[in-house]
Amino acid sequence: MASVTALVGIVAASVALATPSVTNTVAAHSSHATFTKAVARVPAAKARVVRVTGEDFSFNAPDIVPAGLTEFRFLNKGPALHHLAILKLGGGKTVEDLRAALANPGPPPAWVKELGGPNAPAPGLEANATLMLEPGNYALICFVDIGGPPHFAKGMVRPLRVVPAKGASAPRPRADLTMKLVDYSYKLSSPIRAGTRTIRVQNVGKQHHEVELVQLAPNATVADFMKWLEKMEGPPPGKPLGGVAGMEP
Ligand SMILES: [Cu+2]
Repeated sequence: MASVTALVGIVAASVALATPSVTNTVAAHSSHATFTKAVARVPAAKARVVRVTGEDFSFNAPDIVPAGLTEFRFLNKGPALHHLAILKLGGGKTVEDLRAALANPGPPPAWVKELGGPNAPAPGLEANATLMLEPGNYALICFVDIGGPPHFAKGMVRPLRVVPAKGASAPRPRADLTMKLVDYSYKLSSPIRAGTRTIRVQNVGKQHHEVELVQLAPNATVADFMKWLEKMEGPPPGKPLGGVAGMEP
């Protein structure tokens, strides 16, 4: 599928932000309550947290989650680089259909929608991304293919069923800044300041895009990191922190 091409070297299509103060995003929270006559309906104040671990080469994740605002926390147990791309499968399609489709080269079928998900943290680190999930069939998948076949071909793909939730969803978190993915650049609404920040990521381009944050080693450049990614030999000149995996325009 097209995203495989885009992810030839998952970070090869991405920008490394060269500041040691860059951190992962986390969901902010807000709370408000809506009261009706007798029944108090209190929306969840925060996104529901879904923990997923990845290793060579499988995911450990729940099979079923309720719909609504969901923060995926992805722990990479390594040793390879992994990410957690989340695909919505339309038209009643399943992960088996996805596997069959991925076996063929070419653009993805129209029933596959790339929603994002936590991009690759270095082994031992956790990355997160928050998405609004609707009921339906999803796939959790790793497209990383550095040094060999893509990881989904080795087992890193599994179904996730999203079912209607009983209560109201948490509201979307308030973002500290917005990052727009364009063809071909990243546009920030303001600088990323040190600390825990919530970044709203919007793909406003015509193509699928992703973003990967890399904390560069002292004196290392983006070019150094991109070169290292080709073979991943020796100590990396930076530390992948995560970001957002491939997203539809
Ligand atoms: Cu992987």
